[in-house]
Amino acid sequence: ASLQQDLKLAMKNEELELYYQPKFDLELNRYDGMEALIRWNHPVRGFIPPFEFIKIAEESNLIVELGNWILEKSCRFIMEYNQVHHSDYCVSVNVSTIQLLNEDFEKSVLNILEATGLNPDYLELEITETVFMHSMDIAYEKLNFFREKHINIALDDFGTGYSSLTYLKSLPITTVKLDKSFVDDIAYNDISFEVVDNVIQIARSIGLTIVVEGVETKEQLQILKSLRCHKIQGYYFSKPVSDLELPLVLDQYE
Ligand code: G
Ligand code: G
Ligand code: MN
Ligand code: NA
Repeated sequence: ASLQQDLKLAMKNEELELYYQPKFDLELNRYDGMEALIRWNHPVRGFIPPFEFIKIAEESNLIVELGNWILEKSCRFIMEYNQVHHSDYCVSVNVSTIQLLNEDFEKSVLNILEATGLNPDYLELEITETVFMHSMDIAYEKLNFFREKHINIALDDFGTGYSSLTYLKSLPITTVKLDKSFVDDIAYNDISFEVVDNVIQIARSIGLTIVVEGVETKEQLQILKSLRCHKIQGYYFSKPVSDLELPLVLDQYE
């Protein structure tokens, strides 16, 4: 069977699972939410990395069904987690460009919020800048719609594409996520340090929340704190973990 057919079955057969990676707020000194990241344990091929099957799903219309499945599962999860743990964590969900551009996407998101009862302030959609290259006008329209509904929008993988600092100001987004590649050598490379410093200060000056991804060491954390970065994500705090492991990670800072 093709991977595409397998993926259809995987949704039915519960071979897909969401992992969650916490995001740490450096100003509040606590976790403020988590990013949902999909995992597929294929019965024959074993673990298949998400970038591989997301691409396959995008080549068919399967990404729409898969994307809705991920969104609903994430919203339901955070809703229940917050109820059980008396917490107020947000969930960030990756949205593929093709999924976002689907004409029914807004309706699906609203339906899922209604079905799960999740307050939209607790949902963040992570998009990439490819969406602005494909269809600037449609992207603006859709993202403005979500902003009006109080759904948060993060620009993911910032720095890996076109990444103009000047256009950031005009985008209907709430958060910028700076790609891991910038933080890797921040402690040793003056240029990386300067770039990260600049991106943080510009994001702050235009009222965006800045999240730096891929933080792995205490040294990186301390530098980012001194640069007044709002939030960080990375192995220093935690890898993405299953729903069962998540409370053990989050409770360390409760
Ligand atoms: O989780 P990492 O763990 O390996 O993720 C690899 C890539 O797959 C990242 O670019 C990530 O954004 C993407 N990805 C992971 N989960 C999802 C998802 O639920 N939806 C979409 N569209 N992309 C995802
Ligand atoms: O593209 P996106 O930012 O959604 O994907 C995040 C990817 O980065 C996931 O594959 C996730 O597992 C990975 N990741 C998150 N934190 C770290 C980290 O500290 N180090 C490394 N090497 N990867 C990380
Ligand atoms: Mn992401
Ligand atoms: Na990223």
